[in-house]
Amino acid sequence: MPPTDSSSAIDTHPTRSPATHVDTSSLVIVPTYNESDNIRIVIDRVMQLDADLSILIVDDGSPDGTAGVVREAMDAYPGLVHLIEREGKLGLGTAYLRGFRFALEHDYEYICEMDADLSHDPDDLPQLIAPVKANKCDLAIGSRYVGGVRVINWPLSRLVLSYGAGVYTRAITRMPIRDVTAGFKCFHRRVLERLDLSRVHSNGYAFQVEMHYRTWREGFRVKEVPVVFTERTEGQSKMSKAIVREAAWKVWELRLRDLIGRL
Ligand SMILES: Nc1nc2c(ncn2[C@@H]2O[C@H](COP(=O)(O)OP(=O)(O)O)[C@@H](O)[C@H]2O)c(=O)[nH]1
Ligand SMILES: [Mg+2]
Repeated sequence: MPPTDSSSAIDTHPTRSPATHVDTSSLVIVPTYNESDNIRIVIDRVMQLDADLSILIVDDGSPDGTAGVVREAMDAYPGLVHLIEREGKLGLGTAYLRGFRFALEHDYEYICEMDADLSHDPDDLPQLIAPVKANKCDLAIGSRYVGGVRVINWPLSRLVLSYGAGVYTRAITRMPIRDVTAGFKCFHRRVLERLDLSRVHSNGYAFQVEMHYRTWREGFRVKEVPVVFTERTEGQSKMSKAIVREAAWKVWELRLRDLIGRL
């Protein structure tokens, strides 16, 4: 039987009742699959930031015990660390969609995406949140490809694939975004409220491309903030050929749906 999302049944986040309420406006959503070596460091680094931040981990039943590590952190930072556990690996896209639902239900204003493997530097979070807070944009994307290329420890093949994905996507969609597959960003909640998230079905890199495309097509203001991306040193990448294929098709699907919609 395929794994199911039973997250609502086993959400382990404390409710934001007056007794446990902590006044935070920003939520960082981190999807995890087998990130037990990284996740505590990520949580500690986010908690050390001088900002009103909470963190939500969406774990897909990682066999390496990632959720257990998160539960320990929940005790260390009461009310600021949240965990949603899903039964089995259901993919990055649905993990984020689940996290977005949590963020909207719990009234967060600034909603960030970040990987668990320290490829995204938690110290960059404030510079992603600041322009959204200052109403300079509705989505701030941590971009590897504005003002040069900022990627550390990637083989050339991976860099060519990632950079090429941008060239390909821009050629087909005309979307003016350099880092189309970026997974480090901050949305204002109004974006997630407006987009019909029930229509988003992509999962890997395609999920990031689709969210950027829909945000831009809705007329929201998108800003790219330069960040350095460092390939993970612990754990393993879940990237696969299927994920790349999905993204390649998705770009056409998005564009064609748009053209058909206009007709
Ligand atoms: N919940 C969940 N997280 C996932 C899944 N696949 C990948 N992730 C997480 O998504 C983030 C990015 O994945 P990663 O394998 O590092 O992708 P890469 O950076 O493109 O190689 C990491 O935090 C992963 O643990 C999944 O199926 N479910
Ligand atoms: Mg990674």
